[in-house]
Amino acid sequence: MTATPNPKPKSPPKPATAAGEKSPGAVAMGWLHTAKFLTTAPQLHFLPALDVPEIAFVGRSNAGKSTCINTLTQQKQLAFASKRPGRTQHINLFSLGKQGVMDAVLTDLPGYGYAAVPKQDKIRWQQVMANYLVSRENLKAIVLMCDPRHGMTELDEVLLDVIRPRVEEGLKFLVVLTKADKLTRAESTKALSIAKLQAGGGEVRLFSAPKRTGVEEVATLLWDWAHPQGAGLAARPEALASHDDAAD
Ligand SMILES: Nc1nc2c(ncn2[C@@H]2O[C@H](COP(=O)(O)OP(=O)(O)OP(=O)(O)O)[C@@H](O)[C@H]2O)c(=O)[nH]1
Ligand SMILES: [Mg+2]
Repeated sequence: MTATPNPKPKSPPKPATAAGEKSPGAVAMGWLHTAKFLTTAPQLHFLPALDVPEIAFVGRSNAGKSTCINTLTQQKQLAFASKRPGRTQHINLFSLGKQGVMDAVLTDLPGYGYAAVPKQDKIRWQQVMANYLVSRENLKAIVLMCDPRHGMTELDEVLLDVIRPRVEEGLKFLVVLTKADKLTRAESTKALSIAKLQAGGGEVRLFSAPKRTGVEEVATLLWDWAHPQGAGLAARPEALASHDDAAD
């Protein structure tokens, strides 16, 4: 009797979706792809007052903030990404929204902790950032980018202290563990559990730009935060219209 080879394991069937229906990840990625440069400013008081949700990317210099924004928005050059730390030196705002209607903003903030920056400049940037994080009225969420090979540094801890009162008041918070492609599976698992403890109830995700790890997951979180139920309905007049009909 000849042995029959084991049949190839079949991948699990994909969940059925109605024709044309997009997954939440695809909707979020489509929305992020609408990103456009809005404005840049050296300090908070030069920024326009906005009434749409704003999501800020913060973290040490070189952590991968600009690369993450470019990956999420599927635009190579939207935010400057560089091998030279300290490349982002202004507060940069990018608008999001379909059909040119702005419904949220992403902010790329200058990184902190780059040793070669003169001390006076460092202190100034820390003040600009703290001022932004504490006072920006429409700030809805903070994404803290952290290279898990270095872990959370003292400056990350200072930042966590600065934003804690706002997180307690409902500001959304996500720790993105960047450059996950540089970690083994065991290192990734360990980095995730440590970051979950440090994030104090915030979300934590692994992320890799070249491997696209976590891209759709992070995109979906940002979409959800920028479109809480009320705003989601308001942005869909047809949904409100049918609601009105039902009330008649
Ligand atoms: N392997 C790997 N490298 C990455 C990843 N994300 C960013 N990098 C690299 O890390 C370096 C810094 O990336 P940036 O996106 O410029 O970092 P930043 O946090 O914006 O830096 P500043 O603007 O100085 O605050 C660049 O050389 C990127 O190519 C990643 O997911 N994997
Ligand atoms: Mg940058």
